[in-house]
Amino acid sequence: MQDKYSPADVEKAAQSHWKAIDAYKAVENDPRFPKGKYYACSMLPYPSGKLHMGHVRNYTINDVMYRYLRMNGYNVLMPMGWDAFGMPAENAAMANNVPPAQWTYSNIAHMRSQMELMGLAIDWSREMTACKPEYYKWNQWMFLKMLEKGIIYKKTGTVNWDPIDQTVLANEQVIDGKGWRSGAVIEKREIPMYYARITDYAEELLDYVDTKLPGWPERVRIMQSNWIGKSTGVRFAFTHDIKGADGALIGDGKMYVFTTRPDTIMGVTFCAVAAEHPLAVLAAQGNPELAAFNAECKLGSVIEADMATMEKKGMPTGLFVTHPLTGDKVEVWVGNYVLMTYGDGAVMGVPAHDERDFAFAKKYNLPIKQVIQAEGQAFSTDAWQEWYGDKEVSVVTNSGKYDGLRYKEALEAVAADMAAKGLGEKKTTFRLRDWGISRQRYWGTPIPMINCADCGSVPVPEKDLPVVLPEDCVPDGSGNPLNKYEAFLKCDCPQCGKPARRETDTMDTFVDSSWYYMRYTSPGSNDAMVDARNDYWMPMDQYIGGIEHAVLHLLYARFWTKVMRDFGLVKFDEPFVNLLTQGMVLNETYYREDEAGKKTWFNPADVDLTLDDKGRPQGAVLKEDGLAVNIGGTEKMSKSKNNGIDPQAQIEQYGADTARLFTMFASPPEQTLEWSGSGVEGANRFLRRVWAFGYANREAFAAAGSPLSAVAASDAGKTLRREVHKVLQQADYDVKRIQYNTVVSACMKMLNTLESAKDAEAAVLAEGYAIFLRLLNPVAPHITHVLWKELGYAGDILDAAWPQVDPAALEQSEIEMMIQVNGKLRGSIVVPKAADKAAIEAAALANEGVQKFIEGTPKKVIVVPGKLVNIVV
Ligand code: ANZ
Ligand code: ZN
Repeated sequence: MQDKYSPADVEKAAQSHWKAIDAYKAVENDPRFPKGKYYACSMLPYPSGKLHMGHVRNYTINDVMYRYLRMNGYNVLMPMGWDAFGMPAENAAMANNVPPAQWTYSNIAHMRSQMELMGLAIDWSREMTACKPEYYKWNQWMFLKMLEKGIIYKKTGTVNWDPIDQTVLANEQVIDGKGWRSGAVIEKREIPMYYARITDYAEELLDYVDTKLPGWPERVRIMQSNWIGKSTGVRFAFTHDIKGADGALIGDGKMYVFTTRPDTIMGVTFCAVAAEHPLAVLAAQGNPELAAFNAECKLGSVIEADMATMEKKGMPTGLFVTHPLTGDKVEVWVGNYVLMTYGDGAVMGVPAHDERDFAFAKKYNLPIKQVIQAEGQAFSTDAWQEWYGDKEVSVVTNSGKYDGLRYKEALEAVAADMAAKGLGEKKTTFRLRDWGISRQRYWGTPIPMINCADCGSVPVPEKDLPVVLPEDCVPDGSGNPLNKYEAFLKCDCPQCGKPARRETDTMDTFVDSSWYYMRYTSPGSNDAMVDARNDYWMPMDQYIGGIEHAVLHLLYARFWTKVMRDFGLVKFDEPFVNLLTQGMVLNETYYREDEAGKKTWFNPADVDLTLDDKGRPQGAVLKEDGLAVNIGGTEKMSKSKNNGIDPQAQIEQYGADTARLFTMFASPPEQTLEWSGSGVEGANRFLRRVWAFGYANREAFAAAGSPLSAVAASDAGKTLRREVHKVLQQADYDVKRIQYNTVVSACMKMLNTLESAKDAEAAVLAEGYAIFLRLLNPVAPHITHVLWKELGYAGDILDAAWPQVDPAALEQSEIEMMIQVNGKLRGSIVVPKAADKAAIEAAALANEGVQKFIEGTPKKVIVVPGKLVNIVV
């Protein structure tokens, strides 16, 4: 045994041992694990090049869980794979002139080796890679099945078109309305695209997230249900006789609106439509000013958060519609806050009770008519007040027959009146839109369609799958290179046999991530997307990943699962039983600013803090030139702020166990974690102490036979056992709650206890250290593996049983009792557990701290056994 802790040697030894025994291969129904399966999985990484600290944290949480559960008899699966399609590979390809495939595969190889250095319990035999045909073939297969069932359909959709680069841009590539590369003003283009009918599942997706996913964080459930966005209200029509150029009534003479507040219908003073609405389009003909305004609205953001805060702008169309209940003429405006994609692209304007309409009416001097009142509140058109829009407190007023009704009653009454006129009905609307899965990009799953001049879009026959994506293209910024790739394009129409062209759009990468976690269960399955093994592992017991995926990824994965269920491929409704969203990793930022205000960011590793004489940070200097830099505050580790810490460098300097220990100790998994160089050093110091203790006691333990449990004869031994088992009890409780930070602090406490134990039997010390090693093992698997072996404990710590609290060890021979004088706490005494009332009374009265408060003989002494003594004077 080496006398000093050498992480490099230790980690190499442990890792090669695991490799030799194929330690992490998970087998269905493995008889070694009586408790059954547990599937714990991290969200799959994008192979960007190298691991960052967010990955390290994510996978370490997963790994700690794995090891803890395995020691508890579970057949645990921890897989890993690669979200290998997507835009960054195309950007890197353009920058470096290499095909995305090459860049991606070499990144994967590098990141896999980094994961191996971390000592993760990954079953690599299940590795999946989204850009490999054996995987994406099944995206294509599902696509065809969904198309056949009408769950995928084709319609025109709007995309961002960059007129200089001649390419379609993703939303995140459009910055302030301009192309990220070319700087050209982006145009909207209508092109045919494929959509998945996720809205057919909206009710079920909402229902489950509201009530049937107790293992998910509340926050995520709320985010999901807000995104699905169910609203109930009334859809009804304003009537009109406005005709289009062809002489036909626009919309059959009906302008439909959707409102969640039909109780305010008598407060309508205008209507507003989206710029794309047929009435807006009509009015713009021959009205250049309005045409220009419509164009401006269309350019604007369609992101709802922006809609809420942006300035409300509008223009009158000069068109009027008729209020269905009052018969009043109401003017139609174009409003930039009205979305064509929600409801009917038109709203009834009720400025008194809708905050956006209020702002709009104030700006354009439109009438504001109060039709809702609340007890004890005065209405004024000067400023918006919260209660104007609050349906909980509202009572209808100024509205004829509806006066006095509450929200729900008014809704029913208005809906009934609309129905009687044949102009409307109650309606539920979802914010959720169908999922557009077409991307006009190269690096993705080819959409398995063939475009034929005669037959139109024809599905690729199943027997011809996969449609293989060529891996040798280098995008050059001028659109999808597949459009110029003859060998890919050329094919025969499956229907008529004439020459045709392959579809060059590829699938949204969210398709890849919608079911990869099921492919892990069925590696090598060539005849089916998933096989019987999927029934064994799924649904997943624990999913772990970033909160940034709390909406779209999880929603799509849930949808995809439900479609698979409806196709008879799986038997469950939801893929993820429990969800943990880990917090972000933060670090200090440092920068200098030049005269133009441009900031240059410096990596914390290149900066020295200057300390005052009390050791408090005063400022910071760049190591290189010794000159001051500004401290920018703690922020999420990111390239843009240059405050990332390279995991590999950490592992090289301190070892993986230190990096793992620090990330687990520094904060609970769901909270943000602040990086701290001194924290890392502390973690490393601790592991050195762990080693030193084992080394110092190696002979004593061996002589005692390195037992896993012991019986103490001496008082010191009994005390030590009690302390060790007490800490174990707390740690055991915390590890179940995934509070890994306090499990680490328990380890620290336990080591202190072991180090300071005097006169305890060697066997008891050996038992304590065996408990300690197993407690620490999930967090620091390498050092504990080697120490376990070196110190002669039986078997492999990987499969050692999780330590159990021995109730006998916790038994106290003495107890502490509180002493009160006239009900006020004045001190405490320690008495033998078996002490009788008289002995306790005597000890309490003899206590020095208590005596100050007693003069003469007390009136009464009450002993509450096991708890307290109250002295009444
Ligand atoms: C009149 C009204 C009065 C409204 C009132 C609200 C308060 P949620 O709850 O998000 O579903 N609306 C309808 N279609 C719209 C569109 N295409 N673009 C922008 N806004 C639209 O929102 C429903 C409410 O949003 C509807 O109820 C409508 O305004 C507006 F005191 O109708 B309300
Ligand atoms: Zn054809």
